[in-house]
Amino acid sequence: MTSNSGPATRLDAIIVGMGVGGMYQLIKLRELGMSVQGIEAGTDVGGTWYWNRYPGARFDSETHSYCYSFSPELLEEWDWKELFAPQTETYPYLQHVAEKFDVRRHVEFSTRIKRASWDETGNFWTVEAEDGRTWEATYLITAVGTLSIPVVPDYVDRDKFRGPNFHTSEWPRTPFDVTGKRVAVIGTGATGVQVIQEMAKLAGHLTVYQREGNWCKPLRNRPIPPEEMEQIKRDYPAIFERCRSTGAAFIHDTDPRAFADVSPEEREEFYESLYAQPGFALAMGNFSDLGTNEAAARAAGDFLARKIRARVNDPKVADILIPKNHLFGTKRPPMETGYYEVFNQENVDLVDLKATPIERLTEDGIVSGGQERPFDIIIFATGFDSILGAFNRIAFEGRDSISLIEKWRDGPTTNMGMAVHGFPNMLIVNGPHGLASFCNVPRCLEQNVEYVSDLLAYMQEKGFNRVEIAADAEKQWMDLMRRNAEPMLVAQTNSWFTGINTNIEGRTKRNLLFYVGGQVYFQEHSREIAANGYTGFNLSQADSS
Ligand code: NA7
Repeated sequence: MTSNSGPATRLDAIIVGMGVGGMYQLIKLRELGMSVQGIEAGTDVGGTWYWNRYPGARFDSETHSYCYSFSPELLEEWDWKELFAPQTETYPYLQHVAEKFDVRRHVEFSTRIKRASWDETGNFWTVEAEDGRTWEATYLITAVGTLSIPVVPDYVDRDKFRGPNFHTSEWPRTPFDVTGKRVAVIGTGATGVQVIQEMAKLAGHLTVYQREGNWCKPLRNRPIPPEEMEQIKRDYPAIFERCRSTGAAFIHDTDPRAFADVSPEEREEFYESLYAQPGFALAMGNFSDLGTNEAAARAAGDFLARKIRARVNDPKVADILIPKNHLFGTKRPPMETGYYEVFNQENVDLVDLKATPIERLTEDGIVSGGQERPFDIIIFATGFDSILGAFNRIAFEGRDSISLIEKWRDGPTTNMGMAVHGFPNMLIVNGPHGLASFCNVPRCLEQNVEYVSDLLAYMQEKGFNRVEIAADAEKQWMDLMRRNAEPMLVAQTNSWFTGINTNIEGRTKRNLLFYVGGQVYFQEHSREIAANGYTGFNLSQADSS
């Protein structure tokens, strides 16, 4: 398949990225009888769960709503151990899936793609790896992840520090002991919160560098006893049906009442009941106008602020931990297990970077606010170049040599997050303006993959081999995106959802990167398009040479 020594064998499809979405896409396309090559930068499958192996890494969708649903046999044979599985359970699960469905046989590992170019005459993509190998395929499917490019801020003298220092997604793969060490963690997003909780148990001293607090909610994890797992297996069809019916494919769904429908006393009780539930209950099960009504978001935040004050002994520390720059629900709320109590420990300090910004790194530690603190280890939990990062690292050249980076210079444009005008036969799993990142990810990834697979099956059946989304279909989707975003508080907030990664210099243009109209509408809309012969997707039979 490689063209190092002679002409490449033309494949039906190349899939870039072997995470949760890419693996399933490979399985589905093989079912269609296609010749498929998966390409993966890591040494194994797993994507997010391959890279993010820092202590404390776990998902915070309920396990039984997060796993693949496509194979009854897989559902039957896998026993989950915790309500919110840690990476140490999820990664073996994905390895098991790879084994069971013989995925690895069709994957080139340790391979990064640097270029992908469309040949209009021959109706195929050429994909080139950093090491010069190339592949040709009629279809190119990207499943490159939304949070796959880690970002470490460009601090002055960043390279001077002599001890181990790394981004959370680059946690050492060899045994790495932090016991008794002086550890710094920079960043307090969902990842920072998870890793801080674990470091506080092990480190001799932990210093947390926080720029802004986040609205954290208790995860309420627990083991799943064997008899409950058996019940979950019996309930899987109902669980997935439930997920298909809720706004973001979680088992939690929005309360039908609006904030103003309920008295302040009842609201307090309501918040308490959501706070007592596992996972995303407070964000996903809140009043119907939480996402659009500032008063509703502020009241939920005030409730959480009271919780923070009650749990943190030092009122000044509590005050620093309470977010000031965003409302509850406008950024992804981290899930925690004893996070706030960490700051009551003797061996933990919190540094407020708004008051005392990091000035530079030294050979021995970090200088902030004029004070140098010495460390053995520095952990950067500073987030990712969300969604665009992974696309920007590949030089995609479409029809008439259009560059994707150029086309997306003022923000990405797609149809349903899956197709881009000017890029024929390129289909995207979990793309910008798609569903999957504002969703219980695997649920929406499965739908995305199945949509792509159904489209290609339809094309096979009709004898088509070229698909390009029409310019006006792309424009209509982007208009819908803008209309959907207008009332949403999340669209008015800087975060990785809006492409303003505050860890990346120069990103200033806010652009809500995900579809927020609710997955139920998305499914209806996309099904209707398919039922009408894929309206807007220009399908044709091209000569291929
Ligand atoms: P996030 O949510 O983007 O969080 C990144 C954190 O790093 C956040 O606390 C940032 O502070 C902080 N940060 C970023 N740049 C800096 C600099 N220069 N100095 C200090 N602190 C900085 O990434 P995560 O990895 O935690 O989570 C990503 C997603 O993964 C999450 O939403 C889940 O879906 C899973 P800020 O708040 O911007 O002030």
